[in-house]
Amino acid sequence: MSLTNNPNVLKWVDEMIALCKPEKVVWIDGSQEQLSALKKEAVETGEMIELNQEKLPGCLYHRTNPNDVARVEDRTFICTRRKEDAGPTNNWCDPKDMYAKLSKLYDGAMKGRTMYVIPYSMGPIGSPLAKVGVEVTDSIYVVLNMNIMTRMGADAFKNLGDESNDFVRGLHSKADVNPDERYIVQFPEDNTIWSINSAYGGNVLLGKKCFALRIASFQGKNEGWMAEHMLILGVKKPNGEVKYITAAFPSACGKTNLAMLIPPEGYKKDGYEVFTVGDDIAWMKPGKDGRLYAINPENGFFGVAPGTNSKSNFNALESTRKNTIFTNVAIDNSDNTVWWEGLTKNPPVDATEWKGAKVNGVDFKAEGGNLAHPNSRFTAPAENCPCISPEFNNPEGVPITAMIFGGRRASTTPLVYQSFDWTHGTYMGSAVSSETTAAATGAVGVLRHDPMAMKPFIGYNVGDYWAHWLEMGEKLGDKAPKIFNVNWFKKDEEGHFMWPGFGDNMRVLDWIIKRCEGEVDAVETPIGYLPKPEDINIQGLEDEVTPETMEKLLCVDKELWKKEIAEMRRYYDEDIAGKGGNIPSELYGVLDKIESNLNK
Ligand code: GTP
Ligand code: SPV
Ligand code: MN
Repeated sequence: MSLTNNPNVLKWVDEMIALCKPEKVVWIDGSQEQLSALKKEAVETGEMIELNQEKLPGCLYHRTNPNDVARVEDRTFICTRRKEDAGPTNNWCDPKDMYAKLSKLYDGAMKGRTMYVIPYSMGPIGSPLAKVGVEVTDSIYVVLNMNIMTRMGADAFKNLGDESNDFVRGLHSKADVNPDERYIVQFPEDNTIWSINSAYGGNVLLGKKCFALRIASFQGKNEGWMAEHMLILGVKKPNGEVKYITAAFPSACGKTNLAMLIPPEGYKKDGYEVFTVGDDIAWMKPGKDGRLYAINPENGFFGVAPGTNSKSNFNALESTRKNTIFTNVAIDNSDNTVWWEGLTKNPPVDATEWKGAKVNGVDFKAEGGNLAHPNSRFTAPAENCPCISPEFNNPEGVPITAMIFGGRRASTTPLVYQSFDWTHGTYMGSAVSSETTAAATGAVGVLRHDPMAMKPFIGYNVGDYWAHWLEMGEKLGDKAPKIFNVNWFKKDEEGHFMWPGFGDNMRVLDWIIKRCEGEVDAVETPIGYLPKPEDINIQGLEDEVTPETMEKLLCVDKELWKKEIAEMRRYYDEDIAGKGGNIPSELYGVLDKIESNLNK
């Protein structure tokens, strides 16, 4: 039964069937019966492992091929008719050629398998900001993850209606999981995504990065809204007011952690609370009152497991205690539960490491092994999160007061500073650079430019994307959110993080909110407004963050910043403008101004 009469959907699904030649086609209605049957089948075939159902009810485990554990940026393409529309940050290929090449790979790729047709909504069903997608896949793992990450099932088709053609077509086949023929391809002009030869989340849960960022950023430019790699959180103040903040950090740089932070004792006592609206992606559009409103298009968290524990992120850990899928973590065989680096101090003795080998966990660690893959993940329903916002399902979204950029920077970038204005804030976003992490394949710990934490996700020319940011700022005028930059990762001479981070990041949010409300002054420096050291509340942290440490955290080292600016100019000139990116002159204006400030 096909769940819809929409001829555009039916025609496209027929084409995909003709191409992939599955043995059977199953339309996913989202019912409990259907999901239970799929879980049972996946456990029977060994695709998923059932975990301890008393300690982790509804939880399943999955292991991907060791060659397939992260996003593959070098095999990710934006295929627009004109190469210049994909721009200098994307791999490009002519859509005609790419369709032809991939059609050969998909031809018969689902022989002997079932094709699942998944209707889903990104955003609350019925929200004016929501959009519909359909993903066809030969993986039950994908179906079960999409059930957590999106609003999946027949209701999504109801929202699309019987005639609309406005849905994103996603084709996924794990095929042979052959890394040499792995492709993650977006065709923004056709609302189409083709992904093949992978089964790792970021490459195959097509609603997430492929749709909600790469395709949606392109749609947002054409339709006057923004799709960003941003968490959304609400800070409830003692007077009951809630201020909403978004923050863009590159992959594995702290979005999930900040989104779910637990305020320090002193703040709790004063009545502060933090609510999570989203931990990875924000879709934002000006509302009727002229302010910028954000929804989280997702319905769950695909979070980094290592490092998550009851102290670092209690709310994330709680979110994973039921109906969660764990991927590439370790199994504690003593009670069939999960373990990862940083969960507890001592690894389980009787463990199965992420590749599937039974090991003595203590010896294995002593020899320097990772029991869980550094990019192992949990897929947890948002409704499990103890601090989920009451506005999570609000179709209109939440009004944004401040936006934050950040990254992993061992030096140079201070703990926090504010942009002079929206244009400077856009520049700040364009200047994000961060040490690479295990979330994508390739070397870890290398400093690279990652504008707006969107380098792997901008679905068109980065120069036009920056111009779109400036246009949005103009449209929002004095109602635009204020823009800040943070760095939780500054290190001292011995290589230790100077800022305690996690819950204590509340202290920085506090300053940011006070700045937005005009309640606190700042120091004007060549690079932006910095806090006066006494305006960052360190009550209860005095031993850890001494006045000398705070001074280092808030220092603007002119010589380092001159180098930073020189590198930015090189980046703009060579990597962007020199390779077909049309940089708005306003951004060069900011660069000139900061440079001259530094030389004064
Ligand atoms: P993606 O899901 O890949 O987009 O990642 P993310 O941005 O949500 O990152 P996440 O919150 O999962 O954090 C990734 C890593 O950063 C974890 O190992 C955390 O322990 C670490 N981390 C997060 N916040 C802080 C912080 O404030 N200070 C320090 N030192 N580490 C942090
Ligand atoms: C990221 O890498 O930014 C993630 C995980 O959030 S993935 O879904 O793999 O993109
Ligand atoms: Mn992410």
